Amino acid sequence: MDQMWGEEQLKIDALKNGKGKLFDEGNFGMFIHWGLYSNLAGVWDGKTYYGIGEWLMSPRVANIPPKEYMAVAKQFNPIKFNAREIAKLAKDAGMKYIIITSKHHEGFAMFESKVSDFNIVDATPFARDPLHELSAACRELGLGFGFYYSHFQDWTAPGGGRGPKIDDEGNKVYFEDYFYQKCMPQVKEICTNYGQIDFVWFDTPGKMPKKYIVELADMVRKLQPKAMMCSRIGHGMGDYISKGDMEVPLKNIDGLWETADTINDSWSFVWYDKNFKSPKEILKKLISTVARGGSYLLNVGPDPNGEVPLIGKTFLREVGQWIEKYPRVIYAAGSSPWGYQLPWGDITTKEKSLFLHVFDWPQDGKLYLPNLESDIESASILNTLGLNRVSYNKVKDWIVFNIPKKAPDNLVSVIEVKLEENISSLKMNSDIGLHPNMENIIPIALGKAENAEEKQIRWMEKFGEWKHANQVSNWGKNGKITWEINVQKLGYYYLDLCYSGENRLVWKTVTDEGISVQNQQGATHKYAYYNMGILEFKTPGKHTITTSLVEGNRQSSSLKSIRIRPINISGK
Ligand code: JFZ
Repeated sequence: MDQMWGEEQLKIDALKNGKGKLFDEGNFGMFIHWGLYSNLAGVWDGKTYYGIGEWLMSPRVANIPPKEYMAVAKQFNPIKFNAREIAKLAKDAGMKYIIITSKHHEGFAMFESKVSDFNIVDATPFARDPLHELSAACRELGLGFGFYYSHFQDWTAPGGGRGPKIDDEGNKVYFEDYFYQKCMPQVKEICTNYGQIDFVWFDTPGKMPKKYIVELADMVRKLQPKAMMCSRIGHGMGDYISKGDMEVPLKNIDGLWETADTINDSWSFVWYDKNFKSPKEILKKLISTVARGGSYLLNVGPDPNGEVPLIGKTFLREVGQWIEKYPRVIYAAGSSPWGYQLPWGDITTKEKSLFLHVFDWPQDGKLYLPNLESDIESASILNTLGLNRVSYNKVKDWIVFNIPKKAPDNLVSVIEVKLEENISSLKMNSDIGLHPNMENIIPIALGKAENAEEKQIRWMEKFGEWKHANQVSNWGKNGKITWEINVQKLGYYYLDLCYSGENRLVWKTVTDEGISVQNQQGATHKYAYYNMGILEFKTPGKHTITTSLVEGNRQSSSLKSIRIRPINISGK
């Protein structure tokens, strides 16, 4: 998937010439998918199609002929659209910019266009330019603003990617025709008629030849020198990487990048989709994205009236109230020196401070932090009234914080750990800490696979709803995966393996102390955890854990992670 956008060639130079500041420091933006598909809301001819709503027209979904689809414009009248309210919602949510679909794959311009009549001003009873209103509202509220534009795919313009191959007179039309007659001139319009903009977010370059992409990027750079383009323009021409996979990466990534995600399952509004992420879930994904070094672009889909669904608005405002309490831990915050999520939560940084974001508050009054070698000046719970100092002691290379039994914040509590020195000179080691009071989920990405294939796979649940996994499969002779861990407390732990495969599989896990756990359990094509048995560590400190497949299909048996659970934690 990474190769799709030519990321390997991407040179991040945007920050050097100053234009990446809003993106780099803002860390949180609003994405909006809005078009004719929003009016259809996942239904064609009385039938509901499940999956991402903006793909309804596609032959892979409802297969709607272009002329019939274009006629939908006559019914599109989103009279409740209120640009100020949406911009205010983004602002209240703590977001720093808005990126909205100016033209999606359907080919419909959500802005006034002289280039094609198939636009919201000329083809609908609404007859307003909502993007003009929204760009003005963003400017007024001090938010950044940018456009999504589907440069390759255009399903209604002759010559567009996956579009009609002939025009109304039956003449053959080529991509080049679409590119020079629609794509370039429309991108010129969005780069000219809305003042200074901060983003042009191109998408799905497909097999578009490089020469067109270079021409398009050059034009945008000329007309909008401050606008950031994401890597999905293609051929490594972007200013930053967009990981559109709705998921937070497992390990830190250098450079400028974002995770694009959506607040429910579909990008555009579909009537049945009430699977909204909770305020806490949104915060966890935002915090972990920042902790991995990226920015979080969270999408909402306005309904046929042009309004963001009420549940989404309510949850976003709750997220914003949390950020308002702790702005420092998000905006311009640095990534986690640990490089991956910890069992209780995640870490962002600034100057001399580590911000421990506790997603799952430990029940036993102790929060463990592994690997830190730098000296601590103080630790305190952020934003509580009265006494908020946290005492701590160092036990070997673990810091043990003595925390209240009850979480101080009902969403995510934050402990600020001030160090004696700046984060840039932080001293730590990189073993995976095995926490004695929490479930430890250890993904294969943190281990080392030998004679087996480690890869990222992706698949769709509903149409267009991508799921991802990093897994190890294709186990060769002596194939295995090994993790280096730092055990805080000796004793017994339950070991569970998360895998997919066929029939029954036998897995074996051994430690450097010669303890082994071997067992047979069932397998299906869906990843799930299976209990293997009890693992023992006889001494605290550094150990290795090695897992291998003993019996079963060596190609299809796919290990995703292991889970190590302390046995005596309360409530378990
Ligand atoms: C694209 C679009 O096709 C989709 O409709 C939506 O606009 C989304 C934001 O972008 O779909 C993609 C493209 C790339 C990935 C996932 C969805 N990806 O790289 O995982």
